[in-house]
Amino acid sequence: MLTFPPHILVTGGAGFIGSHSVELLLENNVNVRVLDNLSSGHLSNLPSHPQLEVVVGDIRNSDDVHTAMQGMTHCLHLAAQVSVANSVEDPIGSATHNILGALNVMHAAATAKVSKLVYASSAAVYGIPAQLPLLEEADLQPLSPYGLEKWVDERYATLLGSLHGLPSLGLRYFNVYGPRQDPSSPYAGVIARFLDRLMNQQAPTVFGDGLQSRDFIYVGDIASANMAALFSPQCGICNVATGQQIDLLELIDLLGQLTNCHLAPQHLPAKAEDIRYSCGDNQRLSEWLTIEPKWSLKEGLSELINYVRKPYFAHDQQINRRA
Ligand code: UD2
Repeated sequence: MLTFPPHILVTGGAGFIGSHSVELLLENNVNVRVLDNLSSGHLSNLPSHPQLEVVVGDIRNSDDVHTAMQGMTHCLHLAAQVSVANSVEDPIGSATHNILGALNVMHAAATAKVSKLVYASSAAVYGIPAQLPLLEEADLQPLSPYGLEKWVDERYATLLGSLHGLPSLGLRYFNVYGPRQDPSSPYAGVIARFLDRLMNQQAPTVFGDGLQSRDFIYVGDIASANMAALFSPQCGICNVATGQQIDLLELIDLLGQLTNCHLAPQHLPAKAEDIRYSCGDNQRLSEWLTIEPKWSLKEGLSELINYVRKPYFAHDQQINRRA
C-alpha cells in the first residue's frame, strides 16, 4: 500500500485498460482524475468512489489537457486510437489522436512538473521481428501508421525528458484482452471478436492463414504494470508481455474448448499491416518493475468467458484480481 495519496491523471480512464487501472489505483488509496472523451470508454466502467473525479474532455484539445493536469503528481496516458487497421484507413485521424494528442499530454505533464509520466506504447513498434522474443533494443520497423505513431511518442517522451526533465516510462503493451474490451467494432481486439462470434454461434473470421501469433496478456496484469511503473524510478521503455505466443488457429481451438463452441474459422484475405509473429521478452518488466504476469492465457480466457456470460447488470460487480 502507498503511504500518501498521490494525485494521478488517467487519460482514457473510462476505457478498457483505463478502467482496470483506475480501479487498482483506487484500491491503493490514490486520488484519481480521469480525462476521457467517452468515444469508446463508458462511465459505467468506473466505480463511484470518493477519490475519483471524472472530467469529460479530449486529449486533442490542449486546454482540456492542461486544465485536467492541474494539481496532478503523476500521469498515466492511455487515451488513444487503438486499432492498427483503422490507422491504415485513416492515418490522419489516427495520428491526431496518437501523436498530437499524446504530445498535448506530454507537454502538459512537463509543464505541470509531474513526478512521473507513464504512457501506452505498443508491440506494434517492432514490426517484422529479426528474432523472438522481442527485446526492447530490437530494431524497429513498424508496419502500420499505428506502430509508427507509438514510436514517435516514445521519441517525444525521451526528448521532453532531456528538454524539460520529464521522467517517463513508455510501456510496450503486447496484445491485451479481458473484461470490458468492446467486441462490437470491426476494429476490436481479436479475442473479443472471436469470443463474441463463438457465443453467437458464428464462425470466427480469420485474416490470412491464421498462423500469425500474438503474445496475449490479461488486462489485470497490465493494470499492475501501470501502477508499478507510476511509482518506479525507472525511465525509458519496457515491454509488458508474457513471453508466450499462440497462433490464431490455436487460439480458436482453445476458445472452442473453453466455451464448448467448436466452429471452423472463415478465412478472409490477409492484411498487409499485420505483424506475423509477436512475442515479447519480459525480463526488463521483471527487473525494473518486479512484475510477473499472473494470469495464464487459459485462466484469463476463463475469467473473460465468465464475465461475458454474466447478465449485463452483474458487470459492475468486482472483477477478480490477483495480488
Ligand atoms: C493489437 C492492439 C494494438 C496494439 C497491438 C500490439 C487492439 C484492437 N489492437 O493490435 O492496439 O497494442 O496489439 O501488438 O487491441 N484478426 C482476425 N480476425 C478478427 C480480428 C483480428 O484474424 O476478427 C487478426 C488480425 O488481423 C491480427 C490478429 O488477429 O493478425 C490480432 O489482431 P488485433 O486487432 O487483435 O491486434 P493487433 O496485433 O493488430
